[in-house]
Amino acid sequence: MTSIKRKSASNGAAQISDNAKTKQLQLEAFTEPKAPLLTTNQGLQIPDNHNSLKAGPRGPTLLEDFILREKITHFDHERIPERAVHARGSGAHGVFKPYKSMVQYTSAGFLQDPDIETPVFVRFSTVAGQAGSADTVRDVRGFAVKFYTQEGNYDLVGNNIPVFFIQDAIKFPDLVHAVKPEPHNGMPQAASAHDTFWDFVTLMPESTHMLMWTMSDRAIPRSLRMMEGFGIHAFRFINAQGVSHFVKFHWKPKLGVHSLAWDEAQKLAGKDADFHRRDLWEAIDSGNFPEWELGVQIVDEGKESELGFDILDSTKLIPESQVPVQLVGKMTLNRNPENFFAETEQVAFHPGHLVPGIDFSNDPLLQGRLFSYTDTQLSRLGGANFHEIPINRGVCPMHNFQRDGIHRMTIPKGRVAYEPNTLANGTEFRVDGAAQGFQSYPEQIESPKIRARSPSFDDHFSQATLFWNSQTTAEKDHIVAAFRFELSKVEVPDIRQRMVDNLAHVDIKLATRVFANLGISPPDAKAAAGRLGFRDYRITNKVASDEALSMLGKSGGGVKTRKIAILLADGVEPATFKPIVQALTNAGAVCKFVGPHLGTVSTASGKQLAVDHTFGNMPSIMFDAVLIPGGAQSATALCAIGDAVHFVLEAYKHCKTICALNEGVKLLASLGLTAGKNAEQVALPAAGVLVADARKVPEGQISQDFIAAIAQHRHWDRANVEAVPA
Ligand code: HDE
Repeated sequence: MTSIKRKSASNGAAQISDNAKTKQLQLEAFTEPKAPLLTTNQGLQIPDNHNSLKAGPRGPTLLEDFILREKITHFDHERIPERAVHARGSGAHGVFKPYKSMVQYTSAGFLQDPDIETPVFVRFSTVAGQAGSADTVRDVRGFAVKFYTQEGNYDLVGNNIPVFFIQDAIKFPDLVHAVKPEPHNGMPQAASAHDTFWDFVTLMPESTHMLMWTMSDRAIPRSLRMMEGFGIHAFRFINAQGVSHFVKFHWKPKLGVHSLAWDEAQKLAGKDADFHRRDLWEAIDSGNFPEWELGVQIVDEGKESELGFDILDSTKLIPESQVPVQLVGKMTLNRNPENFFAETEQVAFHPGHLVPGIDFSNDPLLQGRLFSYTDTQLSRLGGANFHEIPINRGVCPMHNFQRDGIHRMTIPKGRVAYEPNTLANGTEFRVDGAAQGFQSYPEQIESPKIRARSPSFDDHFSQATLFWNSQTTAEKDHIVAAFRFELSKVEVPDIRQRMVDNLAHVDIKLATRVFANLGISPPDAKAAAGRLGFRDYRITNKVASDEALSMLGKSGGGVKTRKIAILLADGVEPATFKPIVQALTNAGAVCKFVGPHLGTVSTASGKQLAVDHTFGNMPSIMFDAVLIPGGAQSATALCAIGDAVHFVLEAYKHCKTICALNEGVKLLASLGLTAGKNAEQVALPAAGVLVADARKVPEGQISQDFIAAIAQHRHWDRANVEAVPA
């Protein structure tokens, strides 16, 4: 018996760096050489790319113009179907390295040796919007990672939220149809705030837990680099002895978990639809490589019943306080794609792309996905050979007897395309139940065939309550505001009513706060429980709250890559901000000079200072913090520029750190943020608003305070921001 020999994944460092480079070299082998001339697809030099072949200069174009025909034909067929969900995405290359060997739990080669560096490609996405939709809409984010391991490609196709809307894959098309633009008029784009979505989810109480997450700030991340990732389902780790443990996967960003403000997210969707894509691209381009740690929660096979809920139910998470997350490795994204279409668009993920040592659980949502992902590539990428597209190729040897099909690239040699055979190598070749290669976990199953849901999936609210109880006051306020916003866009009052009645099963205070202003009756838990399809069953959470569920406990990253706007006008005093800009830059922040026009402004001493952006082309929503420097003339000028005034008002409303120095305080004072106070006291004691006289405060103190305030990300407890007209 012969089996295909695989290179061992753990045979020394020399091979390791080769592994990481292999993918890059493989892609490079497919890149087009730069040619100084234009040719047809057949290599024929094109003499004139401006004029088609005509019967005389003013005559009709000739059908025989094959150069024109080829060019137009190719253009006509440039589009492929976008993904049915997750159509809008951004990708990047990187590497993954384990911290230690996971041999105790899994035989997966890429998790054995801290010296093994595995190349990865990651695609982040929104779910509902079309490929051209805006990045900052309220939505779940996809977080799909392809590991190009020595044992084959392993895909961890997750989201930035650890639970899902539904328990069984058979409801997925309904869910997606409900959230997508309504079929009669094609509206709204990339938004869940419409009747069909809320109609569906209110009739599917199992969605409630996930709704709590999507109405939280998790659904409007500040950056793709600042969000967690989750595999959601329980998978299996299987070690060399065949012992299985359940495992849930986590990605923890080194920059902390941070969000936008909802008003800011909506404005960004208009002013920079590519906000997240640009942020990721620029970070990698400037060498600020985003990093995530891979975490695992491991549950002994047989002990899952002690969790208190069904581990196979994807509307449930395992609280980190119940089963801690072990950090087992780090992923670094260090290279932007060369070509968006060839890489980010053509990459094909699949939760069924496994390596030995990792296997599925029976989660019915996961089981359905195992069918969907290959199936969808057939129409999206046009046929069965999508694994041959460069971005999808593995870096280990690959061989089988599948043959032909549209767009087959590789050329298998010889006459043998079957197994077993003796003709290929002159000896008998047979692959027949050997112990090598991928082994499915031999789970014992004895059960009637039944189309039903396990009663252990009946609880729909206990973890929604756990999530609510784990939020800080500011986070709770944002959740209430998001529910109110979304439901206010729902035209049919009965649907709004159903939602608040369902929320009464999560927390009556939450339901009562959401109900206000919606023109409906107070929440009624009994009315919800009386509805068809409503299963009034509750389990007791083992923990009452879990701080890992709150984003605010997950700050981090300091000011690294944070964008700071320094507002300029003629007469600015550079001495007031120079040491601060230096300190910020040293700490890894990115400072930009924003002024009334491009070119330069004159400083108080008559020198010229280059402006990076204007108030109009880079409004405050594109920054994390604002510095208003000293200079009497510039402060007066800024007060008279509407866009500059709006800049600061908006930054204040979005709870960003603002620092005003010397005469710059005048701009803050002009905003009417606090009544009856003199200029020195303006806007104080608002959280995250720093006012200082640089002539009196010790050197370095302002920078230190400013940096500390920016590192808090946002000052969500800032009072009265609703009153700010921005
Ligand atoms: Fe997906 N999902 N999904 N999904 N999903 C797709 O596959 C599907 C689900 C996720 O950047 C599609 O190649 C079904 C959960 C990501 O290319 C499709 C069900 C989770 C991406 C599909 C789910 C995901 C997809 C569309 C319910 C988080 C983008 C294009 C059983 C764990 C990957 C494609 C990328 C994409 C089906 C539920 C994550 C249609 C049937 C749960 C990140 O096959």
